[in-house]
Amino acid sequence: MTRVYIALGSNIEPRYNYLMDAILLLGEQETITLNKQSSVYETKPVGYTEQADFLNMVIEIDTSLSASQLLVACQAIEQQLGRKREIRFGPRTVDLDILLYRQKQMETKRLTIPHPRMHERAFVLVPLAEIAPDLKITGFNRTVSEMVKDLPAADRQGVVKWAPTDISD
Ligand code: PH2
Ligand code: MG
Ligand code: MG
Repeated sequence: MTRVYIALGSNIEPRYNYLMDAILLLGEQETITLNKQSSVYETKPVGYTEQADFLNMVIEIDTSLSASQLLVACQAIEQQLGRKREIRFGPRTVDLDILLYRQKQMETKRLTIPHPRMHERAFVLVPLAEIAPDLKITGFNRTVSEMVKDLPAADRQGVVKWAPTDISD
């Protein structure tokens, strides 16, 4: 079994349902055990800014799948939940990004691990620090919580803990 961290993001409603459905679909696979999930955060779009705010979170799983098999499983769930690939970095029902696969480093046409932009993204590091503060990202000699402290304050402020509103309110 391999310890893996996956980042989830959605900025098309119902954002929260897409995240929860993706976690259910991952967790129901025999090859995947869900260990931990972070809180849900509402985050300002990064990269392509003319789009709605995201909900982001990070989960920790153990899996018997290889990194490439896990990518295929994640992409199948994205498809099942209606993901359309249009604008790069643009709006999506659900995005599942493999962040870390044990201490592995790999680069193929389809998949780079660790995720090449994770170390600079507050919407990844803040939820990751909640479930794995002392984890070191392969290739960086610092823990996730140290990396969160080093983020620009403006980036950190764009990531705010979120909770679903009770419809009976
Ligand atoms: N994902 C992107 C591009 N920009 N911004 C936020 N806040 N959250 C995301 O998940 C995100 C993004 C590409 O995958
Ligand atoms: Mg992504
Ligand atoms: Mg992706």
